[in-house]
Amino acid sequence: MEALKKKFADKALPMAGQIKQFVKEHGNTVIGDITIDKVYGGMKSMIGLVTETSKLDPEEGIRFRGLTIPELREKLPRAVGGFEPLPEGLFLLMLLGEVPTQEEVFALSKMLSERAEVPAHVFAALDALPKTTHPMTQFSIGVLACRTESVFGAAYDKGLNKKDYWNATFEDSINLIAKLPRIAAYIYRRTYFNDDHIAPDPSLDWAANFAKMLGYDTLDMKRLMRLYLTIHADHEGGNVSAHATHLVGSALSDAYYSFSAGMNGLAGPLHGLANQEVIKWLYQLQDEIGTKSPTKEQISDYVKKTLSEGKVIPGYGHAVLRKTDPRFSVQQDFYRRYIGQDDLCETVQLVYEVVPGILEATGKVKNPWPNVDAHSGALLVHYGFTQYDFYTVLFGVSRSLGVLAQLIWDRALNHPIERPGSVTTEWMMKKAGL
Ligand code: HAX
Repeated sequence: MEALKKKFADKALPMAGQIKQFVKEHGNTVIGDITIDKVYGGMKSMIGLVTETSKLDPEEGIRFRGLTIPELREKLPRAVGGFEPLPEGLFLLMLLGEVPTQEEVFALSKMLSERAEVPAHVFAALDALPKTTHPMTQFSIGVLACRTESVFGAAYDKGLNKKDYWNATFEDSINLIAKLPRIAAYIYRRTYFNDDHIAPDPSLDWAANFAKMLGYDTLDMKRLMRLYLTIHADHEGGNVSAHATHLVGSALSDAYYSFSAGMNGLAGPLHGLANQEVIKWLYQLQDEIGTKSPTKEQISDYVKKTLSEGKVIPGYGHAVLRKTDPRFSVQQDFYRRYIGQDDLCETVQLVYEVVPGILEATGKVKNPWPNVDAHSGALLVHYGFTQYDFYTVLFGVSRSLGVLAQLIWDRALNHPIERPGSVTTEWMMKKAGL
């Protein structure tokens, strides 16, 4: 841990000084316009945040420290005999800005295993909840219950020098990332498998151990989990889960409070919950039409019916992207490479052929193309993971990598408390000259 911290500090701490100087010299440079439609339109494309870990291009998709998803698949270290990148490698890339070595990634896997123990009271807090509690509610509560372990919280109570905020946040972030698979797997096994829990295997990497604790100790599932936890990790800073984590963290709330806040945002159906909504919607389609292999015409009718009921087509559209999400394409590739034939995945493909044209024809949807959530559930269902209301928890475990890497940067760069101005509609109308 000390070597990793030193590497980070050597990179981040001088940058804090450079940014201070940069803002002093160039603070008046104008970088955008604020217009009334942007403020009422959810601040889309209005630059208001600095995020180091990744950048989203509307036409091309996400780049993590400059690398696209196909590049990650090629360049990041893999498990021994594995085909997909290890998500630990992506965390190091986002944190340090350089592709890590195999040894660095294995060392992080080991460190996460060593820190994975979850205090008994966290499980007791989860056990106090009805099993019908949505898994995302349980997940957020589990994270908060773990806050007793916060190094930042304890150090701040005693009096923590500003210069050491990043160090305590580093500890909390690594500890939390280490514990999340255990918390999530506990929720999964208590909710769907009558509390038949599975012990962790500290010799496995973070994703493979998670798959095992969930109950999927197969090569297929380890491979899928490594890819899944890599591609969901980050999507620059303005999406709801990343922004909520950053915002709450700006009040110096520690990693547990901040990440839990991010998860409450991820649990919304317009954000991470869309992955469960996609499968629910596909199952309803199959039920209504009475076949597991609907035709394009049947899908088209069902899409139009969904829209006529005032509902969105889950898994389609995006606030920033204007093309097919590369996170969707990589899952298509995974399907073709490792699975080949599956009714639900074939339906996902037909939906892809049908939906964009229909959404485009509405004349209002800015991006008719699929996002990450349009495909992920079908791959899980193929391997027998059918409990779709748990899917957003998987997304959440992955998202910890990006938002917590950024939280460490936030503290190292001394980002201040976030506090944008707000106005009334009356103010807006006066400003427009009405
Ligand atoms: N189905 C039907 N209508 C849609 C739509 C979709 N998939 N996507 C957008 N629209 C509608 C909007 O509801 C909006 O309608 P109104 O003007 O009547 O309110 C109109 O098209 C314009 O919206 P937009 O500017 O294109 O989209 P936004 O930036 O406002 O919203 C969303 C982006 C992702 C929330 C939106 O596309 C959506 O609701 N998609 C379905 C839910 C989904 O898949 N969410 C996951 C997104 C990716 C993610 O965060 N994953 O975690």
